[in-house]
Amino acid sequence: MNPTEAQNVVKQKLTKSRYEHTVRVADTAVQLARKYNESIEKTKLAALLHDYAKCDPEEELREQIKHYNLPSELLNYNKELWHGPVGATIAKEKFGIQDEDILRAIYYHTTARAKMTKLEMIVFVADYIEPGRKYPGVEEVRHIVKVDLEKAALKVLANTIMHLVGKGTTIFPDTLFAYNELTKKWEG
Ligand code: DGI
Ligand code: FE
Ligand code: FE
Repeated sequence: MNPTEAQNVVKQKLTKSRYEHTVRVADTAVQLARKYNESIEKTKLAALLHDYAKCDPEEELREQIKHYNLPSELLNYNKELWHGPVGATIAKEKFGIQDEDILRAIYYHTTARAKMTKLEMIVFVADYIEPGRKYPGVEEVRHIVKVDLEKAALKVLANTIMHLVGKGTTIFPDTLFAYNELTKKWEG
């Protein structure tokens, strides 16, 4: 599958607003890929497919997690986390994408994880800062990413964790592992 095919597939699959978000994420991710020397083709594929399963009904996502033997632990956390792993699995099984880095960028685009690759970080940060986002603190991340991709990813993690704590909801362990890893690396 090439990026043009991926764009057509998601245009059919997603709602209009989710498709438009997807295109903005892809554009943002490509800018980051140019700045940080990542493959443009891989970045486009990962970004275009990152939310492929986002509009699927909760029950279908739950079934896919069981069907594809994805970690059942996911089902004990927020349902917002399910579309990444399911989307990555469909990218592999249905669209024949074999590049593990692309598959991981889709898989971990919501939770993040420790030891993220450059491509994973690009998709993770681009999803947060695409021009349609209005999160509190998003402007700061847009500035940080001009200087350092890892620091930008850490800021996204910190903001997201604070937001989740504020809502009184759970935090998936991979998100905490990613936050801890980057905090140890960057705190003096
Ligand atoms: O799919 P999108 O709306 O483009 O964005 P996304 O995939 O990053 O995630 C959707 C939401 O998931 C995000 O607003 C925060 C929420 N969420 C719920 N539980 C967790 C979580 N995010 C992280 N990182 N970790 C969680 O445990
Ligand atoms: Fe998503
Ligand atoms: Fe997204």
